[in-house]
Amino acid sequence: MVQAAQKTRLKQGPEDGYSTSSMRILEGLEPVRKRPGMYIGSTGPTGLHHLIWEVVDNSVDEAMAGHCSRIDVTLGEDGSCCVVDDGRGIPTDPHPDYPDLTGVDIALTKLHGGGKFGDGGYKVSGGLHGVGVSVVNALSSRLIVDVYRDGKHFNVEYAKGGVPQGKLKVLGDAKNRSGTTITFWPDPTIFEEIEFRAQTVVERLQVMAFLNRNLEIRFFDRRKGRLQSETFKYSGGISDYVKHLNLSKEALFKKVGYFTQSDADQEVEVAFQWNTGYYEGIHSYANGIATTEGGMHEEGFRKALTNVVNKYSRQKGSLKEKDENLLGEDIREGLTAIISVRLREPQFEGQTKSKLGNVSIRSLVERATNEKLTEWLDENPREANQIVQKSIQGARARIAARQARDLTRRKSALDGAGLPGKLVDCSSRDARETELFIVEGNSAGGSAKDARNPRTQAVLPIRGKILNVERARLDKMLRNTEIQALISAIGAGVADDFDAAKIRYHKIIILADADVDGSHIRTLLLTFFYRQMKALVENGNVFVAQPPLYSTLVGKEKVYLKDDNAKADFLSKNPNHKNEFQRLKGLGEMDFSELRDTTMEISKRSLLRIEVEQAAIADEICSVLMGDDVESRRSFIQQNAKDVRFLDI
Ligand code: 0RA
Repeated sequence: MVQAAQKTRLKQGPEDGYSTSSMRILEGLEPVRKRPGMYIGSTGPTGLHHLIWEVVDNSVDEAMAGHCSRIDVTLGEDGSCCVVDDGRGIPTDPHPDYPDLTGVDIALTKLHGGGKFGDGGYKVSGGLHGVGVSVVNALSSRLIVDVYRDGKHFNVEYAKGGVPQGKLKVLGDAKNRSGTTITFWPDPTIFEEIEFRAQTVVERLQVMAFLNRNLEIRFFDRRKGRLQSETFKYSGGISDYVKHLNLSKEALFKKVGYFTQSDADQEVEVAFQWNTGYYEGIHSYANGIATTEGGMHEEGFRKALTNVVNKYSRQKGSLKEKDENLLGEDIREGLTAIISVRLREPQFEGQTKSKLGNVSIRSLVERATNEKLTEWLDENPREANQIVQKSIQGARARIAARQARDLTRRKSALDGAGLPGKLVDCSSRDARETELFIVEGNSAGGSAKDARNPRTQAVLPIRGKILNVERARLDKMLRNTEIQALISAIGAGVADDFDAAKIRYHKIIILADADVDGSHIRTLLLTFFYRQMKALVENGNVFVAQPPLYSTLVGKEKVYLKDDNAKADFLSKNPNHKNEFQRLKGLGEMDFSELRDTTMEISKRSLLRIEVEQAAIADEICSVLMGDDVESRRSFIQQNAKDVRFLDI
């Protein structure tokens, strides 16, 4: 841990160097309510969940400073979220520079940019979400703070976006207890939706527990009909994370490698293990925040990894003088690794602000990996040899795949010039307005062809099951005709050659039945896109069509209802509705007009955009669903049967 930085926190009393100069200018909360997106990214589900992350991040900061060992997160029946920690508690006495305000007042009602409470405050705090709990207050219709500190229980309540409902008061004694409890109700006038999604919260809490060794995080869902609780505590930290990610795969060897190194004000921790698969699973974090776009820490690691393994291979004679160096990608096949760095003032860049830009961390990670990974290989010769042999195989497969690709390309199947025969293309060439429907089965393909708008909508029927790409290498994949058709229809290449700028349709829409076969096809296609056209998924170009479940007649007009919720909603708005509800058939049985009205017509249909919030989790789900481990697939499907979601849709 970066001890030096963390110890210099806000201290109490006038003599502690807590001077006006170290304070940032304090601002009220109006700007947050005016432009919520600036602070939490959006007012959709992602922004809503940011409220929880923000509060939990504050508690995690306490844990990182060594003052907190447990955090409880509870979703209440009344729509609240309550976060309890056993840290030191937010300071309750008046602030030296603002005698009218207590520490709690400042934390909850003032915006303080950057480090919490100015320069003396927490340096190493969750940058992106480190906007402060005051932002949560500003976006809540009600918020209650309970602080246990100095033997007393303090309490204060706010409403309507941070308006205090009285002063901080002492409610009683708190012997043998310290900490902070924040309970909040997201403001329904700000957020599009105020219902938290348990799975999103659970996944995130689990990652936080992995990243903070020995921190116990408990989750309780007390909402009606979904009672659930989970406890996460990992004595192995990120090594346990790597083990967990490889659980559904076959590990190449039992050991999980681990090293850490720090300098004056930054620190890196790396855990790694290879599996027998072919995908690279490097996941990185900066101050506990996922850096899905990578950045300097990943760069440093990759460079040093390639260097170290090549050096080792030559030193041991596995690579001869005449042999070419192994490429990074050869070495990273089947590698699962977690890189976690902590640093002052992380710079988050990139399209989704999830790329770490601090140059100084690159040299630390590179140096650490060069030194410590070399040591690890020397100390673990058996594993080292397995890594080297696997990398050499990777290099051979790369060359074979390149040859296969060249061959297919020569046949002009992949370059867009020769479009697949069964593609029913649209006439518009403006990709921004065009859509490709990938339809399971020939009969559904026929209806889709009739139901489409021929100007902007193209249809590609896919027959039967496409190849399971999780278990096949690229060269084998490229020999599969369904995969070839997909690649050439989309027209932007595949794998490393994939160029998102060349896609022929901005919306790629999967149209498959709601039954078991349909969901299998859907999963296969999503896995293929996630693995081989990742940018497509990351850029939000992939969708799943959601044909409605019900229809009913209102007068002469047929009304379609998406699901049970929509049906209940409809009934509450139309209490006198007496007509029956029809449960809709599968895609294959719909005639073209039904298919058009429910699934294809832009003004009526509903699509589900596939998003990848937690790449590590998506990766895991891909492997669990598509990998070799039948048992973990079964249990995953059983656990998630009620909530069939994929890649955190
Ligand atoms: C400011 C200063 C100190 C702790 C905190 C804030 C703090 C905030 C939150 C929010 C949720 N849980 C929290 N726990 C602590 C340091 C106090 C000291 O030096 O004693």
